Amino acid sequence: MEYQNILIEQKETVQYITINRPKQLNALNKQTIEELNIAFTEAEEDSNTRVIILTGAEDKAFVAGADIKEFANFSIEEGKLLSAEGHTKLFNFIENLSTPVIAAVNGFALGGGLELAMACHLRVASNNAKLGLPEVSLGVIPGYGGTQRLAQLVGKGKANEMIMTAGMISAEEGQSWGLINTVTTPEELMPACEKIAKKISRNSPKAISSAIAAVNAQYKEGVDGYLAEITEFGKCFGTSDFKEGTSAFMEKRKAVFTGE
Ligand code: DAK
Repeated sequence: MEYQNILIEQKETVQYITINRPKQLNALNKQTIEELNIAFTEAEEDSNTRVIILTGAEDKAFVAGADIKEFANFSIEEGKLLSAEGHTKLFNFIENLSTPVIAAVNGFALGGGLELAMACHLRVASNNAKLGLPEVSLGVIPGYGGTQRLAQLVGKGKANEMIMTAGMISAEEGQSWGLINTVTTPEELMPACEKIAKKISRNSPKAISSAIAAVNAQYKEGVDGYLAEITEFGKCFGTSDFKEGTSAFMEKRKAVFTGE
């Protein structure tokens, strides 16, 4: 597939997806959301891809938000529709992928950009990153899951502060809040993501997929997370990965997981 707004690169088991609209600081427009949906779907279907790293082109921005020029004239109905579509096609979609996604936050992550990073499973940020949800300064609220995911990650008090002030915080502050996993220099950002990706790639894709489903279950309305864990735990016993993992341990060798 020919993409206009994103770049795809594969290195061994890691797929790199780069949002490539640097002149607009990688702002998310409708077309980019569509393209990301296709790219993530294809990466998920590719058994060779064990980890996805999502980043923004050049060194100024991860994503500086939803494309303000695109949504400036939306009506109430259009706003609701676009928000629901965004949840389904991108934000909830990423969160519920079986393949882990690491956000490599390489600059501004604002509004929809921070919401995108928060939908990923892990966030590594360079020390020039600035994080914020400035929506209320534009007369809207975060509409791609930000009110929910930020409160889950940092607690209600900090989430309220960030949303109501529309202010930006540094990567280091983000880390102390629990929003960012690791902070690096800009040069070390990709190597740090790759180091994590390499560690993840050695483990059972089936077990990782079950772990994602079990962790996410806690945040789903009407779902008992403990029950989901029991179900996912049980499922692992029917996988070849489980047989390989336990056999390899007993045979004192490294496991080679196929993800089956
Ligand atoms: N959208 C469109 N263009 C953007 C953009 C954005 N979010 N952010 C930056 N740009 C463009 C600028 O317009 C400028 O383009 P030209 O004027 O050169 O054509 C170019 O990127 C470079 O930006 P600046 O010249 O402003 O660069 P500075 O270094 O001076 O400032 C900045 C960097 C990141 C502080 C500044 O660009 C900025 O404040 N950007 C806007 C940040 C922001 O407010 N983001 C939006 C948050 S609200 C929805 C669901 C969700 C949302 C909306 C709707 N529906 C379902 C309908 C979510 C909304 C948000 O994300």
